[in-house]
This record gives sequence, C-alpha cells and structure tokens, in this order.
Amino acid sequence: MTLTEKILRAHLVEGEFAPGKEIKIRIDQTLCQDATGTMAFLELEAMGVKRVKTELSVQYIDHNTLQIGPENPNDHIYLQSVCAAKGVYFSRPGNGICHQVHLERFGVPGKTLLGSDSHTPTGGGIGMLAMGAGGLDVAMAMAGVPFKLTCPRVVGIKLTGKLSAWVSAKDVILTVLSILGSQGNVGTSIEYFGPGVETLSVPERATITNMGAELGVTTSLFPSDNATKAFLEAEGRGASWQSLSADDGAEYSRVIEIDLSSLVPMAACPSNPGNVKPVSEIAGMAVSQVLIGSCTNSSLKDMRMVAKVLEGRHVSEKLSLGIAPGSRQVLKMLSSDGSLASMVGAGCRILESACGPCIGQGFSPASGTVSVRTFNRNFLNRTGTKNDQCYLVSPETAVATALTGVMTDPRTLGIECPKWEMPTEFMVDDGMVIAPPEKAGDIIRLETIGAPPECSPLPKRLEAEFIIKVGDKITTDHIMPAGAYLKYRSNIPRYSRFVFECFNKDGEPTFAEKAEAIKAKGLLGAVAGGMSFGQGSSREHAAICPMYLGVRLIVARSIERIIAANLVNFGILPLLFKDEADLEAIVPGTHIVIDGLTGQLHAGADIKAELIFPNGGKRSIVLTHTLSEEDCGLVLKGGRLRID
Ligand code: MIC
Ligand code: SF4
Repeated sequence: MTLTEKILRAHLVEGEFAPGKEIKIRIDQTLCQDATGTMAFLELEAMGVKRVKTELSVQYIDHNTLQIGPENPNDHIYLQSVCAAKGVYFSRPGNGICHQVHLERFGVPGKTLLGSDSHTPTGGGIGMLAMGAGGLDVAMAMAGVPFKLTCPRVVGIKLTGKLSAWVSAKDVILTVLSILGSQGNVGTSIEYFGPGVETLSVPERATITNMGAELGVTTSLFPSDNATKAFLEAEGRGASWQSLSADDGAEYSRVIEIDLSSLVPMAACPSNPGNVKPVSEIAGMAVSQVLIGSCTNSSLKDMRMVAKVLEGRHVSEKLSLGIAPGSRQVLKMLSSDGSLASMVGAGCRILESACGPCIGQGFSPASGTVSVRTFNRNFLNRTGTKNDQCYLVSPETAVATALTGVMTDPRTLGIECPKWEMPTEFMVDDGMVIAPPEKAGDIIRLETIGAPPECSPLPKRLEAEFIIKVGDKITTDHIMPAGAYLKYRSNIPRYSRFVFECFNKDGEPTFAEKAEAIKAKGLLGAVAGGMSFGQGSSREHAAICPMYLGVRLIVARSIERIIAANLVNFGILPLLFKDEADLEAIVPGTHIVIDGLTGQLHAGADIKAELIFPNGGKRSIVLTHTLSEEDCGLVLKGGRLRID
C-alpha cells in the first residue's frame, strides 16, 4: 500500500479506497487562520456546536496582523473568545505562521489534518495526511462531521541522489512544478519516496509539501523516518513519533524520478508558480526588492543559511531586503545565536513572524519593478502592485540576489555555501498559545463582525445572465483579492464590492454593480471560465461573495478541488463545458437557461441547456459536472447556509 492509502484506510468512515470515488474520513486535527477563521467560527456557532469534537483544533492569527483600523483586532478578539468557548487552542498574533507553527508544535505523523488554508499540506513534511478546505468544511470537521473527498490517485516521486551546494528544497518543488504544471492535477496525492528522502530534513520536506498546493493536488506526503524522529525530539515531542512509509513495491498511478544531484536553482516567473525556468536563464535582471519568509521558506534552516551569507556583508543599495522568520521559535533562536545581528548588520528589514507581504500586507514593489520572493504564489497583483512582476525562488537565490542587486544564481556568488545541522533542541516556548479553559466564557462580537449570508434554493427553471467571461487559470486572488481588502473578511456586504476587482475598467460599472443590475431584473448571475478555474487559496469568500451578489452558476472548462467544494457549500452550481466552442460563443449579456434543473441534476448525468445571445440567437449546449448525488441535492437546496 502507499502511505496515502494506509492513512486514508485508517480514517475511513464511508466508502472504499478506490481512486476517483467519493469517501468520507475522520479528521483528527484542524487548523484555521484569522482571514478564514472568523467565517469558519461564525458557521460553527450557527451549527449550534458547543465544544469541538476533534482531537485537537488550533486557531492561528497570522494573516491580518497589521491592524490598520479596528477590523483586524476586532476579529482577533472574537476569535480568542470563541476559541475559549469552543475548546480550541489560540495562537496569538506574533507567534508565527500557522503552517510553520503547526509543524513545530502540533503535527503528528499518521494523523489527518484539515485546515482552512490551502497550504495545510505542509504537515505532509512529517507524514501527516494534511489537506486544505473551505472554512465551512473545517467547521464541520470541528463539529465531528466526517470530511468528504474524492479518493485520490497516488503519484510517486522517487528521489535519488543528494542536493548540490546552493540548491535547496524550493528548487525540488519548482522542478516538480515544471514537470506537472499548476493545472490538471486535481484528485491526486503526491508521495515522495526513494533513497533521496533521507538526505532531506523535515523543514526541507515541508517546503516541498507546502508548495504541492501550487500543483493543485489534494495533499503531498513524506514518510515518517529517523529525520522526522530527530525533528520531533528536538521539539520535545518525541513521543508523537511513529515510523510510517509506503510498503516496498507500493503501486503508484505514475512514478516520476528526480535525481536531486542533477537539480539547479530555479525560479517561477510572472505570474504563475507553474511558469518555471532555471535562474541562470534570467540572471542579471534588475531587482527592486527581495523578500525571504512565508510558510514555504521561513524555517530555522532557511533563516540561518541566509544569516550566514549576510554575515559581514551588505545588501545592495539597488534594492530592499525584507525577512520574516516563520515563527516566534525561529525568531528567538535567530536572536540568541547571532543570526539576527548578522541580518540587521547587513541592512535587512526585519518583518513580523506572519504572512505579511505574501498576502499583500505591505512591502508592495514599486511600479514596473521586479520583486524576488521565497514565497509560493506570484499570481498577478497579489503583491498589491498592479501588473507586478514577481519571481519565486529559493532562499539561497534570494539572498544572493539581495547582495548583488540583480537576479543571481547563488552558485556564481563565489562564496562557500553554509552547512546546516539540525539542532538537537529547539527553543520551545508555547507562551503565545492559549489553551482553552475548562469553563467557557462569553463570546465577544465587536461591531465589524457580521453574520454569514443566507442563500435560497435554486429554481426549477434556471435562467442566468453571464456577467463576465474569464480565461484559464483564474485564481481566487482574481476572484476575491486579499491585500488591502483582507480586513473586510468578516463583512460580506463590504467585501463583495471587490469581486473580480482586477477586471473592472475605469469608467465602466464594476462586476458588483453589473451583478446587482442583473439581480434587479430578477435574474441570477453566471460566470464563464476556462481551465483550472479557482486555482490557489481555500478562501470561501470566493464563493460567498459572488453568491451574495446573486451569482448562482459557474460554467468553466475545469474547476479546482477546494473552490468546487466551496461553491457547492454556498449554493453556486459548478458546471463544466463539454465543448470548448460553447465557451467561445459566450459574450457578455448572454443568458443561459436550464429547464427542469431539479430533474436534470444527478450524479454522472449531463445537463441540457440553452444559450440565448444578446442578438436573440440561440444555441443548445450540453454541460457536465463532477458532483455526487449528495452535492446535487445540497446545491439545489441553496448550500449549507440555506433558508429552509
Ligand atoms: C493564500 O496564501 O492565498 C492564503 C491567504 O493563505 C489563503 C487563505 C485566505 O485567502 O485566507 C489560502 O492559501 O488558502
Ligand atoms: Fe500565509 Fe502566504 Fe502561507 Fe498563505 S501562502 S499561509 S498568505 S504565508
């Protein structure tokens, strides 16, 4: 058996292990972060759940920590009080990025983890089966409801050899992205195996599993071996360790072999993590800022390497270098071993241990300039600068670039690559984690905390007008921008003003205004899209806010896993074009009519529909979908927040 199969079988509640089939599994642990957590807990409250039923649930404050205006601190106060009331651990702002802290302090090999953040599979670095999901699915898991997923097919990546100097884990996952791409991998679990595995430490493995999210896979996993044991022991959690791996000769649906010693520094070029090239091909390009951190590359290993390279040197005057250590533990260790002094001495700007610039919270690059980041996403405009040019690289490439002022292959720096040794003891301090008290206190709901909106059932005859037609690889950042608008996450009416904001044109009605005009005509709204619609984050706001504006139908060529589940949860019907020509025929103002929707919408059944063009022309089309019978019923009723 593969490791995925072993863990899934041990948690199976309904269905059988058969790739492509729907299964339900028990969730042992959950995590939420603040930008998705408020909605998740409001939903948990709406379900009437008194106390969470998982083995462990943790709420982190890491995304919205800038506190520009009262919205963010109001969210934090609500979350702290609701966690105390419901039996959830609360990681305070300043304690670090959820995935880094969870790996350090809570993750357990062989357990299942569901998180309201797409990079939750970071936990696969210690052999957890960790998955991202929308807040509502995580709330249901906290309520003890089994999690429904499509049983994944398992792709094996066989690692051989050993990484060369200046080449690191980020280059491994960027190479995997260059092979598999960022679309077409839905319903897959990636398992790393082979002799190269033992040459990688847990932080390196976590970088690789973290960025599996950019492949669009369900999860990524490493075995739990002696390196895992050493990591957990250094965290004072040796008792959580168990040895876990796939059986020898386990069958994978596909095997990709990567010789680690053949890898070179890589970069994901603007504006998709799948657009990968060797750094040597873009070396010499002028750069205006370098940022090191995020849940992908902010471990002690990465930070110590960066500090060593910076020691006694100075950042180029052509750019700014910002560094955000991933957790308070990492920051404490850097301050005690002199690393922080090397960083500050080199002229770098130390940022809070939080997501920060990765989600557009500050450090936006100047217009028309290049930003080089060790992060995991470079979707257009995510930095907060319109038409940004963001490159994703390893910390080694980032620090080399920071010293020279231009994109630099670190192998050409002419200095010796620092060696990494896993400490036998990390500086463990859980002083910023609040354990839930025995007795629940009051839940504090300050004025900016709104309630999730409700949704009505879909009509028997669905008639909707296409508000927009978008292309391939539309990300949740296109649909629901974060950055400066992140603070409106708890206020759906306000946040929904920014749906598809990047496609708004000066002097023309916004998407929100067009949607409202359609609603005023008594029609539903629809969106047409291409391949891989909804790539990226788990933010359920990419479903809730369009639904709030009256959008009840998304028709695309393919739809990513997390958004598809979020759409159903919030009463939006996700359908697929069978014929690309039908998508091409759609122009703004086209109507779609589905007669007898309730009779037509069944698992595995095609849907007959008609397009009516603004010039009066008509076209009969056939659509398809991947919904189960249960999902069909749910979406018809208006999702999980329906008005019964
Ligand atoms: C992201 O990296 O896009 C985020 C911000 O962490 C999201 C969650 C969110 O939008 O709140 C994610 O990855 O799920
Ligand atoms: Fe935070 Fe960025 Fe990681 Fe998302 S990808 S969890 S915003 S650090």
